[in-house]
Amino acid sequence: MLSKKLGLALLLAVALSLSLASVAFANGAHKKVFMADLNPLNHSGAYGHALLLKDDGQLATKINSHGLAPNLPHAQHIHGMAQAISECPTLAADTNGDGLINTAEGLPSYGPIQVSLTTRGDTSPNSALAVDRFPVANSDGLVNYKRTFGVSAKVARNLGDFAIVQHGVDLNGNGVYDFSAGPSELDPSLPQEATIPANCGVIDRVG
Ligand SMILES: [Cu+2]
Repeated sequence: MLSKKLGLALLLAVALSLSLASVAFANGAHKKVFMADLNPLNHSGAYGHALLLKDDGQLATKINSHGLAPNLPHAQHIHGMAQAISECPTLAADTNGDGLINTAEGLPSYGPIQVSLTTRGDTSPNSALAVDRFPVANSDGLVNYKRTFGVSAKVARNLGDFAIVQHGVDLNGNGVYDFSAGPSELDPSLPQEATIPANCGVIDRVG
């Protein structure tokens, strides 16, 4: 009687582990997890962590950052190159020697925009500077971003070679993006402060 019970328990345990394994296998076939640690650029003091769950062509993206310029919008993108692995720029990228790495100076390291991490609507590179659709840091400089959206096959395939960049640094600390550091090289109607990179992190596959 005892051995029969034990046998049944073992059988159940084996069946359960088999079904768990098949669930894990099924998930593994389609779902992939990625993360990125965002480290400050341009003395922003802005750190962040991104978690990305890819399920076929859908990308669930979560970014938690702190130390960003409070009450100001922060453009954020997935950057990447077709042929190379993205890196985050160092001061060596400061080709004009002004002590700052603007967005164009960072491009050779992290590559062009592949995805605009907007809060709503279009997520293509066309929305790169859609300032009204990017997250606004709260009064403590926190941004908590969460959105699931579709990505192209190219982005899905190369995600682990790309990088995440959050933009916008209040360089003179006066509480607004102003033109004290000149216009943005991307769009002269926007201040440099609004588009300069605040942090960057390369995307790595987890597991
Ligand atoms: Cu960007």
